[in-house]
Amino acid sequence: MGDLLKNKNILIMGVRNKWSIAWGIAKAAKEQGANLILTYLGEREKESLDKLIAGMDNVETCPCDVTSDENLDELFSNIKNKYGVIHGVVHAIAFAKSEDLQDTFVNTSRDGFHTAMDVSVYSLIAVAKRAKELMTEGGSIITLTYRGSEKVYPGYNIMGVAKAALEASVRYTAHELGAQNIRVNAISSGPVKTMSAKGVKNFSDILEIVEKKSFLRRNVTLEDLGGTAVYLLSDLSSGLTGEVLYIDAGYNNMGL
Ligand code: IMJ
Repeated sequence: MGDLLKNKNILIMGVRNKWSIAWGIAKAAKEQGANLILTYLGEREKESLDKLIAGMDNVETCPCDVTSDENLDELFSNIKNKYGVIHGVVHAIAFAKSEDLQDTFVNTSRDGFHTAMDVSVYSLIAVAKRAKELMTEGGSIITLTYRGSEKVYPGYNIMGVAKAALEASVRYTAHELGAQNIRVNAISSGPVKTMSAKGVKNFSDILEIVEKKSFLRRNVTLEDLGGTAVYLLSDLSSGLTGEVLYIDAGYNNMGL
């Protein structure tokens, strides 16, 4: 237990179960003394969240569907009433229709394009707009991305386009909110077996390749990602904003 995030109120969006990257971040933030607000999408998720947080102090859950402006308004209005100020936001949300992650890229439908962009990219902008009003003591916003934004990973398709737009949104948001001492950064994680990896063809082959070829000869863990998130949320990273940090055991720098 440390105190890097003591007395900081942190909103974490995107915990689904104990395998979630957002849960790895929540545990690490809690160990550093943060107060947590976790959002969930449906009632099924609420139950699994309630089990995860059983026995933890200063952690609460709130429903939130990021595709609804009214939902977001309500979430932030509740947070404002209860906490007044927040210091950090973790945005760990992405979605594309499964047919758009399987079929060929040029068959992406207009509707599938909009869905992926709305849930995976616009949601960061919509959250930042509301979070900045509560970040009156400065703040840190972090999101999660993947190298498929820069290089082609077969099947990643529309999510690669969405992650490229997300990384650009990090830079534009960071530029604007920098004037209020709010920092915005992205973690580009190596592959992790979560719900979002479920159904991805040959995912275990991908994990094996990274284990063999990455500088550290292993895949990344939720502890690796949690540690980086604590750094980004804390004052240790006070000079860092608008960046994409690769937490991938060095894999992205391998040529072959
Ligand atoms: C996803 C698809 C194809 C290749 C992939 C992934 N690789 C990795 C992922 C190599 C690591 C996981 N990833 C980084 C994602 O961003 C996944 C996003 C995602 C996953 C699903 C699966 C279920 C569904 N919609 C999804 N939308 C986004 O219906």
